Amino acid sequence: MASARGALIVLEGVDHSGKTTQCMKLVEALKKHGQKAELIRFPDRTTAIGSVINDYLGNKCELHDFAIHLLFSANRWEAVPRMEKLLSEGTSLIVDRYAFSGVAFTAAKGLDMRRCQHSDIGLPRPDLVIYLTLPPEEAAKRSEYGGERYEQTDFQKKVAENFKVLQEDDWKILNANQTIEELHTHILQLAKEAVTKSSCQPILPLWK
Ligand code: 2DT
Repeated sequence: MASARGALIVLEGVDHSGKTTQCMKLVEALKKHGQKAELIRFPDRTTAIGSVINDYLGNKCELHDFAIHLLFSANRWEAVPRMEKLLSEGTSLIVDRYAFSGVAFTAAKGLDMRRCQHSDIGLPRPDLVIYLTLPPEEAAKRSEYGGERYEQTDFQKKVAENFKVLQEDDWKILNANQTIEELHTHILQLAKEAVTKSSCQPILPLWK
């Protein structure tokens, strides 16, 4: 019998919704429950492509909107062999942003959403997408926006609208306006269910 694969679990949401904190807590909790789990962040700024993305986000260089879009996408594709290997070995991946951020952010600049989706078609499809909601005004209050590109309330509002368009029926929408522990308990429950449910299922392609 083939051994159980890991689950691909994605957390999405607007800036300051607490995604990164929750991803880290989830990985630790799954490990405590005896599951193999690893955190993956997109953009992954540690690769050559990620370093260009980092410069772009830090306003150190300018790129055509579609060129940077494709780099974000390539940054996911370059991670796919490792992701597939880990999943097949039974490690669940907790992913901090994925293709949905890619499309929601680029489309917020006015680019066609379908065109934006194209470069991510066929990526491993998540077994679970958790979307953390928070009104952008609330998000801005949580901590000061830094100097990175995109950290403006008006832009974040457009991003949130685009996430709504991308949202699929099976997404789990959670209100981020609760304590870290309350949110974590809920997320852990959903993640455990996804790990059990996906263990014997094939990994499907995204948006195909
Ligand atoms: P972090 O603050 O999470 O490091 O993200 N972004 C992200 C895109 O525009 N396209 C993408 O494909 C991804 C994954 C969201 C840095 C910023 O990069 C944006 C915020």
